[in-house]
Amino acid sequence: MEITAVAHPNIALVKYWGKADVRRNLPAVGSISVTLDRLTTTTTVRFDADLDRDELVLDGQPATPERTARVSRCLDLFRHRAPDLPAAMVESTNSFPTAAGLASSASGFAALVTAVNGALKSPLGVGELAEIARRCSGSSPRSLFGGFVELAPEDGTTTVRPILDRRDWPLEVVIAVTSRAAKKIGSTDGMELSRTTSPFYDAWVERSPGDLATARTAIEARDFAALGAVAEASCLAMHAVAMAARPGLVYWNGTTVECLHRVRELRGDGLPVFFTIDAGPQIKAICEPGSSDPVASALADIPGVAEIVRCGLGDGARIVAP
Ligand code: 2P0
Repeated sequence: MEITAVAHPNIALVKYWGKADVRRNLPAVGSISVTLDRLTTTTTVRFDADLDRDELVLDGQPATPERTARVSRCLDLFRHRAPDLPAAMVESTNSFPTAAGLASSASGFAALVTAVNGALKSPLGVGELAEIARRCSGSSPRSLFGGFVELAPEDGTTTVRPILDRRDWPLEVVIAVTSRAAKKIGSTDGMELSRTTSPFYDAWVERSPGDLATARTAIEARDFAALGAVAEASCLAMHAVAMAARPGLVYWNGTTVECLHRVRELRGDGLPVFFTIDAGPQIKAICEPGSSDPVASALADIPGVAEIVRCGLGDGARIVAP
């Protein structure tokens, strides 16, 4: 039995940073994201009784033991519900750099759980599937849906729901890739260091519900200026929390900062654009429909920008074969 699913990364406009329960990977705060098109993870899962253990091939190469173990732990969450699932060969390919702040774990686990679910005799409902995805990667349930998506903590678990269809507000995203190196400190470790050592962490958690409400209202009203204001504030607050950890976490390079200022200048000149930055050095400029051309060319001109990737908003994870 071989099933292939695809999923796209998502970019949070109101950030998830920090866990309420590390063991169950329960986020301390909700988050709101947009799912991208174009950047794609394609994952094929083949359950095979002749395999001794789960195997992972990532971008054509046998994966590290750590990555393979993480995928195997995800498969085990399905085995709790379907104990006769044999070992699996998982082949996953990203059309973009892995682990460099382009949300490869979100699209990776969204594609994985969607493919595995398609192989089950009785597939799980989206709530249970999102719970498994969240335990594997806190941002991945958001990639199960397309367009604008909210992940909300709720009574010791989370719910995930679409807020607005991509066709109803087709924002454009310009990603300035400023480094292709994998980051040194992953999100999971960065969040824990922030929770345990950053003096700003509690204020961050307290502030989050207000930011989520502001962003939800702005999305429902297609109010670009209001969404940009809360998104930049959420991004900078997340990085401030991380920078104030001990030792401080600085995910940016000099080019990231140049791009941030350029986006604000462009906005000052009248272009509808705002930025966000995840746990890596890439900068993502979110643009109103039809206004990304001048943003892409302005960011491409900044020394240190290695590549510009342009996306629209995309669909949720789905099975593509058989
Ligand atoms: C976000 N990030 O909301 C934030 C902003 C990174 C920066 O969600 O620890 O890699 O596996 O639950 O899934 C990172 O998400 O973290 C993330 P874990 P994951 O997009």
